[in-house]
Amino acid sequence: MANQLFARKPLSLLLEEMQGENRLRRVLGPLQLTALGVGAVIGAGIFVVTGVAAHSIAGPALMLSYCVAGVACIFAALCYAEFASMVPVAGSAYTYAYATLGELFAWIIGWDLVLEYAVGAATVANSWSSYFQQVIATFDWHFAPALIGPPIEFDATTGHFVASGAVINLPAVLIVLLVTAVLVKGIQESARFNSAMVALKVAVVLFVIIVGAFYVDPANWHPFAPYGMSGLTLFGHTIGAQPEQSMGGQPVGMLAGAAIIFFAYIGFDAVSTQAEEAKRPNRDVPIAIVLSLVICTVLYVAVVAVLTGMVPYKQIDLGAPVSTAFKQVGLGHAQFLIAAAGVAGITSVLLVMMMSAPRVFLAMARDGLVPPSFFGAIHPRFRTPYKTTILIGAFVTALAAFLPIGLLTNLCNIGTLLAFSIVCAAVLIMRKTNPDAERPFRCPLVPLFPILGILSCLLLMFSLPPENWLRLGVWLAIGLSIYFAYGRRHSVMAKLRASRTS
Ligand code: ALA
Repeated sequence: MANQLFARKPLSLLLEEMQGENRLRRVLGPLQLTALGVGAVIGAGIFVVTGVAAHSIAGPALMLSYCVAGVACIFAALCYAEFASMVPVAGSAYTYAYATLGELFAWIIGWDLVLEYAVGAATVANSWSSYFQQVIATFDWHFAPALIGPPIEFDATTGHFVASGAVINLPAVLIVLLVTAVLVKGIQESARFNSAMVALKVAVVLFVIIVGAFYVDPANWHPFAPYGMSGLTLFGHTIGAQPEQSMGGQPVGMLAGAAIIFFAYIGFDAVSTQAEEAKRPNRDVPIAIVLSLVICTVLYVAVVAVLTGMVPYKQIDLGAPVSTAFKQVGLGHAQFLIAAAGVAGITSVLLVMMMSAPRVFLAMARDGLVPPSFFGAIHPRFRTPYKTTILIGAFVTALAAFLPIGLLTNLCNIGTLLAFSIVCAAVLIMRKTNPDAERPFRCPLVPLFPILGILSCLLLMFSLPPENWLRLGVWLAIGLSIYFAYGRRHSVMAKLRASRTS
């Protein structure tokens, strides 16, 4: 049995499979891929999560938090890029793990990625709802209070979840259903829709930076790090933070801020899940991954500098911080414009996240680890994995309808950080096991960069509220039960090995 758990999928087999039947269409060029990357990255993180992170966790030092999280992502991005250029098939980190660490790790990472994309999509839908409500409020339209939020919310003063008085987050549900319908229809239409949204989003981010710069009062940047520079906790034991300032027992400080706004960077890896649909994946996917990450880091640090310079950190709005800041300095019209673009921008993130989860399942189905008749089904006309798209749509709808954003964000972050560290480790292993394999893109300074990638991901994981480890553990336990009940018995690799030995 141990043989099977650690059985690796040979690189040659992966490349052979790429030529086979039942493939997705190769329609995406480098610009569309970078747009997909930026589309997946800039969204709820900068438009929403920044608010609570600046207000209650890091203060103006959130600028540094964005740099720390950005650097951690660059290491992981370079490792992703090396793999994406070697094995440009759908499935991303799942496929990489199968080729290097074996079936069990591949299962863990595949399952973990589905968590990342599905929970991330629910977080994003939740944020979409905040900005959407601000847009329609301009016309004096409002949803009934019972329909605008989940039934529970996080009380920062006690650190507990309490009843919110609402019943369901209806706007979030509606947008998830709409995006699911678009995705079932097809990738090309989705990519075009995405490119338009991304252009609008980047234009508004630039507007925020350029116009906002005129309203910056440097006095607002003092104190720079009111919550300290740390935030590291080892399973509940705070290291170097200032507990008296902690938010309901949650870690605070610059590092804790980095762990939370790490969410803003999630998504560049989604480009690698689209590798199978890229026209020239070996060249374009690495370029798109690295470029989208660099563009986003620069924009983020500038937005946070402007935001914390425009409004004292304690007055930053928690629901729609960026657009509200413009109202706070007397630019009411700009508020509407930014909120409207926020809605568009967040929609494009939702699109990419919900596009990625079914593609991870698709790769797992091809390997027999989940039932191929369902998870591997491709629509005869649209050529999309429509059954899983609908399944993921239903799951995201349920999460977005009933769970609060704080809980969703942290769970998504810890899952993604785990995936990133496994990818960094996989690059190290692959260099040893397949030193001569063709690598159109090579991660520089191996082993230093992958090791720094692993360490920085661990640092951020330990800066998240500790209960997230428990939640991650529960998700992985569910996944492993499914693997041992189904995946292990139906694995295509296991059957191949059995037929060879008999
Ligand atoms: N990075 C994505 C966002 O901020 C998930 O919305």
